[in-house]
Amino acid sequence: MADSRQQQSPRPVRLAEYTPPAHLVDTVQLRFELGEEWTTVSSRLTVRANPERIEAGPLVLDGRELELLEVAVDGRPLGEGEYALDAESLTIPEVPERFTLEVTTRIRPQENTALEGLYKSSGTFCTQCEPEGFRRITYFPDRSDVMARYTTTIVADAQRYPVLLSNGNRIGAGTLTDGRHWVQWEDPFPKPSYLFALVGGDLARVADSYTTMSGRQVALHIYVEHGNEDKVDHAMRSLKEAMAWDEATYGRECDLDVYQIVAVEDFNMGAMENKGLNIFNTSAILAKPETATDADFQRIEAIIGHEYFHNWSGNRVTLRDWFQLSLKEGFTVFREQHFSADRYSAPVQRIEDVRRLRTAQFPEDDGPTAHPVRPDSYIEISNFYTPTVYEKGAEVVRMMYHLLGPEDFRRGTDLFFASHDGRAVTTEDFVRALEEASDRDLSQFRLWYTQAGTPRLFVDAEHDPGAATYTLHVRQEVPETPGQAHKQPMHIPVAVGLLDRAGNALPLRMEGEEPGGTTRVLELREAEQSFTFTGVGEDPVPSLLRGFSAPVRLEHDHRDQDLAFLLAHDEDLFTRWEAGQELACRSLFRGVAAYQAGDEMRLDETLVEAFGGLLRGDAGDKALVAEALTQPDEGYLADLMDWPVDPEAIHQARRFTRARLAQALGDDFLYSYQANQEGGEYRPDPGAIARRRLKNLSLAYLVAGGVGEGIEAAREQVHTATNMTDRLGALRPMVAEDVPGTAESLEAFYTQWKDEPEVMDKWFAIQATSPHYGTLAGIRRLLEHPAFNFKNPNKVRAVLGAFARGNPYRFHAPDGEAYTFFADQVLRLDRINPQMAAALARAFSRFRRYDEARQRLMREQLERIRQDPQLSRDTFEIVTKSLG
Ligand code: 0A1
Ligand code: ZN
Repeated sequence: MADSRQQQSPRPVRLAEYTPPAHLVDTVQLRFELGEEWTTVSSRLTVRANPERIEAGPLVLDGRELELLEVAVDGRPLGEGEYALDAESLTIPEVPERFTLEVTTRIRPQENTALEGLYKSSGTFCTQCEPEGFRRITYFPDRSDVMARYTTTIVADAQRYPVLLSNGNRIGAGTLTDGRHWVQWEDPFPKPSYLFALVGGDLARVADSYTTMSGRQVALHIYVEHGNEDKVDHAMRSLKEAMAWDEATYGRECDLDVYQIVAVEDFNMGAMENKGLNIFNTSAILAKPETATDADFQRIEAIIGHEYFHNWSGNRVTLRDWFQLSLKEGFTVFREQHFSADRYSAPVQRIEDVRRLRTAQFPEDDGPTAHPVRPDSYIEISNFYTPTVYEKGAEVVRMMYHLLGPEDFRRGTDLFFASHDGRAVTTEDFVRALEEASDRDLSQFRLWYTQAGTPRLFVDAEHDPGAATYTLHVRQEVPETPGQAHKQPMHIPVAVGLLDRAGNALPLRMEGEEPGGTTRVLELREAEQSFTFTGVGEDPVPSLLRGFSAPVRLEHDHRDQDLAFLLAHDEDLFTRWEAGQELACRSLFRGVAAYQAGDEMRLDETLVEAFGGLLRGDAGDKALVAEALTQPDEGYLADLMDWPVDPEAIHQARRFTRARLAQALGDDFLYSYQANQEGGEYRPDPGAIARRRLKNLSLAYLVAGGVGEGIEAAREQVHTATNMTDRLGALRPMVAEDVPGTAESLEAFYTQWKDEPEVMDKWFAIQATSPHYGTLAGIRRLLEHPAFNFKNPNKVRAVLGAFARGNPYRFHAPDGEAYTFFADQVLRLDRINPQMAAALARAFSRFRRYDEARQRLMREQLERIRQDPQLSRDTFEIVTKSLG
């Protein structure tokens, strides 16, 4: 395969070596002839030397796995000696200052299983060009700082491919005598090649429209496979909500005449923001109550928003180079999270964001693939679509939002969009715009972009009753990460509050200042700093890192009673949840210690009381109660555990605690299960979602506790449910516990939903994550199941991804057989889809966190993968970094 490394180690690309492009492209005319055997791509580019460069030199175009048919400069075809070709580029040594370049290539999209460039998904031609897929379509300067105007003509068989789409507006169409037809598209906005898109297929269209704030009409078209038209209502509604939100919140209006979205089944990620033609993974768009869960509905709304918001943060203002990826991704995730918070519940959204950050990003930041939000080198850029670039990047933008305040932040983003519209820029340009629009100096803050590693904060408190002062001593440490041994202290906003012993929030006053509100943001800038509050007569309970004001690991020696107190009283809902999680973690780790020592595990009374209080109290927000009652997952506990991680002890302690809590609070869970039933039509609104969440969480506890009424209720609900949230809400805990009747229910579920690929993904995932069904033998069976397909990334994620991430107990079985099996799958997948293989290979990356026996077993597998002579660059990078 031309994808492979051909044995030698690839050279990293470095930010420090950035140079502007030698040649610029003003216009691109593309003609695609889509065929069953071959697709022919003809391009006509107007090229000129970049005036920013003293000497342009030869023209070098990127290209991979292309068959070159012809190349001509200013209409003159070049002979063999006039250009040079290698596996990654086409070079023309002699070119004029300005010229037209014509290139014709042939490709075989139907054989493209990597899903980069032009490929086929269930018979539909589609593209994925970010980050470097365009070079698999034609020879081109495939870098984000080359922006051009595109006109695209697509020719294809009229019957098989009646729908032919590209970016921009449709400016022409016609039929040919041979049964083919053609459509021409023109994109009025200059764009980098990574935002190019094309679709050709037999698809159904659902249409609507939106009137923008200035009164422009935008046609909204969503294309899906025939038969799925009834699953796009929610996406369409979400799109209109997102458009209105961006107008109201950022003053950004849609600049298009037509906004098109196409759903495809085979897609490496969630979705892609191609200008005016988003391409979506079906899992990120199709939903109806019978087939999609509440979580799916919310995820779809978030992703629709995310891709739409990119139209400004990413497309109108784009990236100078891939090191700046977080400029668009961190900012857009922040926008998306804010949108979801406004649509549902802000504290619940915050909890979910933080949970995701902690389960995915903190481990990354603490392992061999740790990198800064703005990385400074890469081997394969596709490996950098990471939680650090996305989620930590969003946290960095969020901190600036809070440091500046909403008004100055908005002034800053207005300035950023106005001054860089139509240009390819850097994270530095973004920070500078925010600084210019406010009086803030963000020089030290910039370290968040360049220093990797999650800072640790150690807080000690001191109360002086005589002086009525309360002092917080805060120390920060930024851990060493690969390539970064010494760190500088960071600028960290730490939001705090103080509670008196009755649970009231104290008004805060710092030495030498006027009294303020009840939350104060301390700006930590030194390695160690103290902050003193005055007028604090009674020893208060501190509420620290309110709203998770910075992406740090906080260490504080709260007593269990203080945590329970915060959980019951804190005015900051995030810190309430946090206190409950900390309480749960402590109790779980006591269980882990007991299990390891061979002692009997015990359930903490404090936890029982705290959870009981939540269930019985009328704590208002049910969604929040459900979040607080949710156990920290095994992966998160593993991340918190001191070396060596013991996946078995974690699993057993968690299981024990869940079951005992359910038994101790059986009546409360039963009551909550019954009280939150609702009839009537399914609606994915915040109130109904919260009730279902609490109801199904209660059910899951009851099943886990072996409570007969709970098991009965689950068996019934799995059959009678009228929506997927409730159906899975019953089936998932049944499969997790393997209660009698589970096998039959799984079978019935399969029979009912086997023709719905998105539902089958859930069916696979709940088995892959069950300690009973997700054994090695179980996983092998799932891979052999007729509904499984190695070429479909959703299926690979549902079985192998879910197994490695969501079933650590079985994945890390001490005999190491799951490791061998998993490495086999990585190697097999690497031939098919390197991006997916590299993603799976990350399951081994933190092997040093485990005991020596497991370390040795995982290392063997990493080495075996590394030795594969045909290994892709993607997987090679992950494996070599993991081995360190
Ligand atoms: N830019 C997209 C994510 C994306 C990235 C890479 C892809 O293929 C390798 C596909 C999609 C987003 O942030 O939504
Ligand atoms: Zn994005």
